[in-house]
Amino acid sequence: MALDRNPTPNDLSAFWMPFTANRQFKKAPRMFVGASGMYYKTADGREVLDGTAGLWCCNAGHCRPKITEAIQKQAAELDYAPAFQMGHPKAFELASAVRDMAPEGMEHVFFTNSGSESVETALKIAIAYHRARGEGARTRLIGRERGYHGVNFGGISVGGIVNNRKVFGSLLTGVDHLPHTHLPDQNAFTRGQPEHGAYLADDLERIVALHGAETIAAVIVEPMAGSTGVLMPPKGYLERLREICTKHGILLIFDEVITGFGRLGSAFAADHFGVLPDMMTTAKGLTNGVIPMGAVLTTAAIHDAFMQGPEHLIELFHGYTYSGNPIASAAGIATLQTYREEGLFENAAALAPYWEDALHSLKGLPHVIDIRNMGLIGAVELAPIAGEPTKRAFTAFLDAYEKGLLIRTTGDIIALSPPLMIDKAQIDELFGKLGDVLKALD
Ligand code: PXG
Repeated sequence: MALDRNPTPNDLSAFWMPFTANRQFKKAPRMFVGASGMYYKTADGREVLDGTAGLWCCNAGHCRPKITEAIQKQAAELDYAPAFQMGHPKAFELASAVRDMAPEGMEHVFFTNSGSESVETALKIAIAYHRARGEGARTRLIGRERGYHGVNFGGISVGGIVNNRKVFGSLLTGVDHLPHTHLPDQNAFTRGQPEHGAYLADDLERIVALHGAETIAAVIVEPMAGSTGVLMPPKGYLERLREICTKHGILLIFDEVITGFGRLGSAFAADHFGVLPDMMTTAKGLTNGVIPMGAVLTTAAIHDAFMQGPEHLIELFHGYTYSGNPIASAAGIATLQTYREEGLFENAAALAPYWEDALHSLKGLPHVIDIRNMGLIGAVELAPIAGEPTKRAFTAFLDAYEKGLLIRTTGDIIALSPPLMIDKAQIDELFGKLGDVLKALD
């Protein structure tokens, strides 16, 4: 059959959509055609309140003028510059701004184009760092059950979501997993960090005893696990992980792709919990989601271990054509300025208690078996329909969209993470609509 070389604009067949029920979508498409501030506009002219900051990334809200103008100006001035052996000022400016915003001790910034690439980059740096110090046997990587670290081979290997792993072959070797921290029997309906579960970090000692510390390069965890259904770290858990890693010379990587840039009311989760990792992976909020970009932050000790040997030689054989892309850098600089000038992280922190109360008011509605929150994040866990997991939450997602609210679902968990510019009236609107959705569920 001849290919149609003149597809009509509304032909949906060519685009194989990511993480989407393609056939369901194409039968009844949900299209956004515009956005402003807290709201999307649909193709049929309706406004939809953004309860998820896009995909946890538009922390400053949509179509913010400063970011838009920075992108337009940069595109006209310097569109692209080679990323290897050449530079341009904006990438250096953004790296400094990220460092200044990061917890003290994070000194260097390696640019990528996504959270997945940030994860691969951090895992590779961890292994190469130990080798540069003469500990080349440290190659093992430890992740966690229910962890999400993007979709590339390293990330799904250390990740712990079965559907993201099981059909993709044997993955990386030399990977082990900590147990997840979801303990609904003990922690259901906790506000903030749960009481129970710090002991789960001690499992790292078991893994060390099994493999030998001298074979382990790094532990990677999300300080607050997002995609797997919003799991808060139990009180004392991250501190304990830090302690055990330090004791055994293992690097601790915080995957802050979701928690970075204000989501918890602090710039990073590392600040929020007062636990400093050796590396942090970021993306999403770095550019307000507007231009793809990620960044890995490292301590000086890690960076400096590579800065040896003859100065004309490349120190790290790693990087991307678009690392530090000028337009992405301009977007990043304008985004960080917007966060600062508008006090958006402070707004998130100030509204967190109001958010928490509004969210927990959903307790008692049909099928709600748990509610969790921190900063401007919330999760409502629903009892699955027997024999049809995910269907109840997906039904809620479709109905919410019809009612003018964008939510995310993972399994039978509804995840909420609005732009940090949200106000009390919009929080009321969000939970009013979500309450109506939940009441209508079978
Ligand atoms: N690490 C973490 C912790 C993430 O949450 C990635 C890495 C990968 O980022 P990229 O940019 O490669 O997608 C993520 C991404 C959801 C959802 O609704 C979460 C993500 C992406 C899309 C949807 O849970 N997280």
